[in-house]
Amino acid sequence: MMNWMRWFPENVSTYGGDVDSVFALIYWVGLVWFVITLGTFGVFLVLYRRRPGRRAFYITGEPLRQAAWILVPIVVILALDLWIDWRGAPAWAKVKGQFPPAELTIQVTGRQFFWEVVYPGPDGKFGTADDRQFSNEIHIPVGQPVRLVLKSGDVVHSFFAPNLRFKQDMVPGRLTGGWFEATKPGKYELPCAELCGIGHSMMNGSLYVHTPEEYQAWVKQQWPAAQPAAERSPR
Ligand SMILES: [Cu+2]
Repeated sequence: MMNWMRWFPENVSTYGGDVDSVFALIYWVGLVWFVITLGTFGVFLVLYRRRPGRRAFYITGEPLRQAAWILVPIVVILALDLWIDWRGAPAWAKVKGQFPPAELTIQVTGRQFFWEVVYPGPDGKFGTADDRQFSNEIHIPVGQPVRLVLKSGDVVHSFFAPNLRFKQDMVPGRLTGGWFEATKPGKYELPCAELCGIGHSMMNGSLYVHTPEEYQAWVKQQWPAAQPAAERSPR
């Protein structure tokens, strides 16, 4: 990761580098363009300031030489946009396109003001007796893709895992999805990234990324009666 991005939350996502490089591109394009346009403004403000014996005059902007002040920036901005699109497309495809096959799918429902987390249990199916529900707490194994099914129970929320470089709106009446794969065990924040009411700023969950052994122990603790995966009949 580039040095200037040290202030970013630690990247523990397999696709985090792709997301960060698109972010860096947008950051630099925006910063350079900002300096150029405001610099030009500043220079003109000083150059053409009010002075005795000089009157402002009215221009229509119609002659090509005048219109060029609009047309040239439009072309430049369009080119920069296309550059960002072109560079961002592979990252987008990876994060939001085809999800990799995952053994674990977790359903998260945004509610005022917490994350309602549901695991399908050993049968891998939601809506069955072995489902288990948690509040503001997600446990996943390191080094495995995890799929997310995201819903809202009331208003629009946005599920945000900064360290996993994942953010996705939860829209009432709609299912949205996502996935991520963590590269490092630890405890990470899961804030809500969409102003959703008076308790929004307190809406924050924890993502526990476990080593495979730790994760198996956690699963065993939650579903003590479940048979080991090897004894299950293949689906
Ligand atoms: Cu929220």
